[in-house]
Amino acid sequence: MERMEINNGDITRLEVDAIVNAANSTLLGGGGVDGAIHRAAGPELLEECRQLDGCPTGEARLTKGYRLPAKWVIHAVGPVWNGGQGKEAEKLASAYRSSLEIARNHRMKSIAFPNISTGIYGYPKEQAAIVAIRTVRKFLAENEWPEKVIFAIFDQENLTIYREILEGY
Ligand code: AR6
Repeated sequence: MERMEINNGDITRLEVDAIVNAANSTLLGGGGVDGAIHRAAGPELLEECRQLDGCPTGEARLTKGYRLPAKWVIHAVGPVWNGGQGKEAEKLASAYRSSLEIARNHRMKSIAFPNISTGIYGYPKEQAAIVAIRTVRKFLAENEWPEKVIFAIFDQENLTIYREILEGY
């Protein structure tokens, strides 16, 4: 079974155990996919996030999914791109790995990631895809859970990059 797949629909519509949010370290919402997830989940999500007291860059936190079809939301904080001089690749890999650890520890079967840091945070998309895919592939080789990882891709540039790397065209 192929354990990594691409989905180019709306992440807030996916019926998976968990969707990952590209959050910021306050965990109090924002634009991009973060705004879309909060709108779709409803105000209870922000209420739960307020109890968490933020999250450092490179880490992740778990909440319920409320009105989403996904049972859980894993809020991951990726790095702001700063020209590559701020250990961005390490921090991005760590955001993916922390999310996967939460999924594994809760025996989640399926988890969907947005392209963390490649929107408002300005991380170059191809470099981010290489880090994301390498980190997920290594984690799956070493762990039984999650069974399936979906890359939920919103923009054409990321879609082309992921298809090239994962599907060879
Ligand atoms: N639905 C699905 N994916 C989306 C949506 C959407 N509505 N909007 C953007 N994407 P971004 P970041 C994709 O900017 O770069 C927030 O304000 C987008 O194409 O959402 O990690 C947070 O609060 C890109 O591939 O997140 C933080 O402050 C991916 O989602 C900051 O933005 C991530 O883009 C985080 O910036």
